[in-house]
Amino acid sequence: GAPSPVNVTTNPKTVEINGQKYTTDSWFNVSSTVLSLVSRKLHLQKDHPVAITRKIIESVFPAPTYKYYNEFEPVVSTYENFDSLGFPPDHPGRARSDTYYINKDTLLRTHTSAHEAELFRASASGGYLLSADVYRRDEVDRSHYPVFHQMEGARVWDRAKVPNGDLAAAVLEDLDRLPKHNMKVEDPNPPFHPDRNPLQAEHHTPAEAAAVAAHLKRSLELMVNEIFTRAKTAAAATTPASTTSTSDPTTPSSDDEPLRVRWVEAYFPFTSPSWELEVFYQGSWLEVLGCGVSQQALHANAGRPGQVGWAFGIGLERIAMVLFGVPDIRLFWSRDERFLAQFRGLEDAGLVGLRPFVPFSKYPACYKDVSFWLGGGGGGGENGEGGEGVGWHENDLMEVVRDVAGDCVEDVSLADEFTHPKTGRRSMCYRINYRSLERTLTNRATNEMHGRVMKGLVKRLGVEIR
Ligand code: FA5
Ligand code: MG
Repeated sequence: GAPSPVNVTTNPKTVEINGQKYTTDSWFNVSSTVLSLVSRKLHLQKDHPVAITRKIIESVFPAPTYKYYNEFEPVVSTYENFDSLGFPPDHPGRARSDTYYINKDTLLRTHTSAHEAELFRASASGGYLLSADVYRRDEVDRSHYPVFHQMEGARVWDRAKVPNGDLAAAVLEDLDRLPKHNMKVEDPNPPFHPDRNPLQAEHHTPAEAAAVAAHLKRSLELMVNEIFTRAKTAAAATTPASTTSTSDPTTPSSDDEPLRVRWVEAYFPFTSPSWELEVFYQGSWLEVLGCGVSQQALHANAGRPGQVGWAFGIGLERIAMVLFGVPDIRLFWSRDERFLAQFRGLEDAGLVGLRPFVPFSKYPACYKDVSFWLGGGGGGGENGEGGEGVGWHENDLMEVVRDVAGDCVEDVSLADEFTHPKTGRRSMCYRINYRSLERTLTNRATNEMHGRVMKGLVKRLGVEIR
């Protein structure tokens, strides 16, 4: 028969992920819903929009300079995901409320940067792209899903191999060989700033850091230009020239405005200086990636102290949503032909002829509220948390909702919250918006699901329903 599903309320002693067995401990917090998605690997499925997005980005970072890695397994050590990248011991990203742990030392990677150390060791010079599924305990809405896909890119130069040891000159020569673009780029800040976004002065001269930053920025601008130009072409292909842009906010705009992007200073423990790239899209700035000059300690720890380089990380779903006008991140997980058929044949056609996704009819939504006192039932929850509302993490509620109702929930939001003046107990009210992408949910089915969500909250988080 089929293997029995994993149940988070009774932690299994071992868990099997892509054919490999792992021993759990009290840190284990991976729900069966999430475990069931580990084998999907959307970035490898032919004609899947996430895979098409990956291939388009790969085309901007050509082989043999860049090597492509797409088969790295999602289970990594806590060391690889956090320590090797310089995350401090108390960094909030490490919390069990944010990260899926198999055991204290083993987790589902939260980002593709978990493989940087290994790949820096492997890459003497040149660069790589690594695409993979990543896992984060997070809120529930149309742009967040507990599993998504990232692409990590990096480029390194080896001091010992550049002519005359002049690293800055070598990087600028490579920059000169890159194509140009005509996007409007806002980049108001200097390439580094002593406090906000410092140069690694012990390791790089200002000229070297400026050259690496310039190569990084041009490379990523070219990538964004490629994606957004294709998105515009796709949208234009279905919009008659005589009509103005449609009122559907999910359809990429097809006007002739040049693309606008801007560089914003950012912070990551494993790069300095660091930036995020934002694109002006449908009236507001959309963050598409994080990047920076890699911390020299990473290269040194990888046994390559002479390497200097840059790295970036981009969310593939976020780009695919722009490219195809996909309005809801849950759709990427759909096995519904009405979704999948719209992309079929694109890979064989050399990725030309992209068309915006045409949403199938929207099924009705149904809101249900749930109100409860924290720490009421004395259960303490699966994490041993929950007493008097101490250690309340909204992500734990999100996880219960996802586990019970899966893709039938569009979003979950806090509707009300107060503390009782006498008892000091905290009461929360959450609004759950039930809506399937694939069928109409009957009132009965919705009530039944909502009932199971409430039971799950009581049993796993120790709350008391009001
Ligand atoms: C990171 O994950 C860094 N590892 C990126 C990086 C790599 C920086 C290398 C420097 C060098 P961040 O958490 O901001 O950073 O995520 C990077 C991108 O992933 C975001 O810009 C966004 O495009 C995407 N992303 C992040 N969270 C989500 C989410 N919940 N759903 C969809 N996409 C997401
Ligand atoms: Mg970010």
